[in-house]
Amino acid sequence: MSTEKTLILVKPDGVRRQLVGEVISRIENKGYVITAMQMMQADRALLERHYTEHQGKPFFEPLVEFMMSGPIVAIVAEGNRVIEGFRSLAGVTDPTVAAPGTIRGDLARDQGTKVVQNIVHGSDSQESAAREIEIFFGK
Ligand code: IDP
Ligand code: MG
Repeated sequence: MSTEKTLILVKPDGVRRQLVGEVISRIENKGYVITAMQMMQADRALLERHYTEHQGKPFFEPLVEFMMSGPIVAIVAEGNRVIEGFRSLAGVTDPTVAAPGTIRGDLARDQGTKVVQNIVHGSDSQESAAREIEIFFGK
């Protein structure tokens, strides 16, 4: 079986709240291996590429603004079925209903903002992972 890779982002809310270590711990405690990581300030062009599937949706502009509101940490994690596994660790998109025990369920809540602030991003398929890793880390 070939080992899979996923792109994880600690979003600006996670960095502001000093949850980078907490997110890394959950990835590593699960047994996935971090093979690349960088803290960075994302610009509009990069985020429009990353979130291209959401262009035209009402939360798209608030999402881009939020993701530019402070530094993020981009991480590549590896392991068998890591794409599905990290999505499971993260919990569902809406932190109000994300299961306790998940990153979003334990660490985030509704802040009444136009965009849901939910600590982390994780790729949702092998195609997305390959595309997103190239956006953040190059080939
Ligand atoms: P995901 O991060 O769980 O994969 P996506 O549907 O890909 O969720 O949406 C990307 C991000 O956009 C979410 O993590 C969240 O921050 C924000 N978002 C998604 N849907 C909504 C919405 O209906 N209202 C506000 N923000 C949303
Ligand atoms: Mg998504």
